[in-house]
Amino acid sequence: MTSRDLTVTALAGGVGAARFLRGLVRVIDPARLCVIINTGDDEEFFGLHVSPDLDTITYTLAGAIDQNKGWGLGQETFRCLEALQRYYAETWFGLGDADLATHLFRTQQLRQGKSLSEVTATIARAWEVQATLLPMSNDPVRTVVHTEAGALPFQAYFVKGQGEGQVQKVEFHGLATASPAPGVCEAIRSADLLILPPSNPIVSIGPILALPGVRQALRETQAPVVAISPLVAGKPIKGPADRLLSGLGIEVSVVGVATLYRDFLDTFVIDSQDANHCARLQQEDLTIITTDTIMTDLEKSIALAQVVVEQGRKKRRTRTEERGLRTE
Ligand code: FO1
Repeated sequence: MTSRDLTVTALAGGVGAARFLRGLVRVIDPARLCVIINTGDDEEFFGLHVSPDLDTITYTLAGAIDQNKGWGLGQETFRCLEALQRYYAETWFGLGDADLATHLFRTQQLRQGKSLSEVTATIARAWEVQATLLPMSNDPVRTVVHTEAGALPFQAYFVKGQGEGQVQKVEFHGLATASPAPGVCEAIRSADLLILPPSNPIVSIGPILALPGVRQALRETQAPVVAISPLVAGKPIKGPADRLLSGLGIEVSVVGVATLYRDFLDTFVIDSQDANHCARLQQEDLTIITTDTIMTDLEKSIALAQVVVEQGRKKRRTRTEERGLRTE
């Protein structure tokens, strides 16, 4: 099987995942890629339903993302947000003028009774994204971070509060009555390769894994599961992953991240700067690959995606050979 024939499913959060996926779609056939995306960060601003991770991945795959920020649209203006200051006390979430079109459209479609899955597919088509983009759920699941300042909705913690404060607890409100969106578990079970790009394991991948049936599907899938560490030299490239891990009592290192995925992970791709942890990781019965995981440009995203896809293909070959030996 060549890279172009592989059916790949990725579980993804925000900017780090998007940067990896822009490389991945140049290594595999984008029409064979399904991305299951975190919606725990969704929030309502000015009556509009905003889904930051869905939009970050859509805009990135469409080549329209603001490259510097990693979120929002390139060449954006903020005149509407400035005008909103006249009416609202709080305008800390940077909604750009062109980006607002997506939130207006999504909100109107949801009000007309469309599911988030349907609207996400329509938006992806409008941006000519070839991959299948699935919200993790059509039910509202909202990440809430508890710090000494109290219980904060994710965007209030991350953007307004700059991810500061000692994290005490993270909750996913709405989980008890939520189910994965149609196609989510099927995409995990039927893929040839599962990838967890470098996303925050607590607030980006955590909500997806917490949905009923998702972890089970990952444990049971025949496909290799390859994750890329979001930490480099023990620190996140961006965001508060280190503070979230330490607040929850998890070691702030590739070893700590691996423990969160231990029950389903086959291969862990870590940065060369974390090679000192290889021996401890190998005790976890994991295949460890060390490489450059910092994606400062498209070429680096492609190079990392090539390493991951090649490793996935190698694991598949080994498994097929082992199955052949057992039936002989
Ligand atoms: N991140 C920020 O740090 N500041 C912002 O003002 C901001 C606005 C924003 C608007 C639309 C959008 O789709 C994303 C936006 N983000 C912003 C990113 C977002 O908060 C995070 O990247 C994710 O929620 C974490 O994955």
